[in-house]
Amino acid sequence: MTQERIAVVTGASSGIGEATARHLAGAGFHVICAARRRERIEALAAEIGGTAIACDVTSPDDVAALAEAAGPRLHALVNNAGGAIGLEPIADAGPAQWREMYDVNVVGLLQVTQAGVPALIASEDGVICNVGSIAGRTPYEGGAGYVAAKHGTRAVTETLRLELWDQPVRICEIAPGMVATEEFSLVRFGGDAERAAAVYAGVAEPLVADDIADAITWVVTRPRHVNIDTMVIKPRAQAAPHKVHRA
Ligand code: 8X3
Repeated sequence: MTQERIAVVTGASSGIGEATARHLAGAGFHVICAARRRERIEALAAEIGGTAIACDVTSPDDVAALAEAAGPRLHALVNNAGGAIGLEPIADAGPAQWREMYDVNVVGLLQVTQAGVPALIASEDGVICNVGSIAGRTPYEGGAGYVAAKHGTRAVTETLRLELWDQPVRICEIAPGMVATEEFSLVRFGGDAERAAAVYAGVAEPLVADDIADAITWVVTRPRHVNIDTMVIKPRAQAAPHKVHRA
């Protein structure tokens, strides 16, 4: 009997993380669904036959518990927990918001990665998929705090690939553009539903979480010698972060 392959997905309570947990379970993984909101991940884990671990990626204790739950051999780690807060120009930006974004998008990802790497190596066929953003490549007005944080996500990904060059671990960054999820823009605008909806207004077909989950699952399930370094995914209507076709 072949051993069940384990995958950890952070930020699994909604959006891209939740969809990725479903897709990876469909591909045969036992998925550890990690997020702060216990009720949501428990429902998801029950549905897909996975395990729910309440985890704030910025908490070292939570991350240690997550690594413990994942066990000694881990095949896939999807560092998806992250997000944007605010869209103020630099002149008005709040340092606390910037710190929070750096903390979750970079330091949290660092902590989960540090905790997961020994088990990824032990599996002899590990893969880390970090969810970055087109903001990690192209600045846009009002986005500097998030842009800086996602450049950090990218820097960690590319550095780790160099540092683990002789280990059996593949390292990928998925960089999505406009993805219409229930919460990304709502969180960015502090719960202002009208402002959040305006982000996608008139865009015929923004990406949906399943599009990114599909790509992550494809990356994860390539043969062990195939490392997809970076995948930038935007809807057809988005030529650049700020250049979006609206009807
Ligand atoms: C989300 C893409 O354009 O809002 O990571 O920065 S964008």
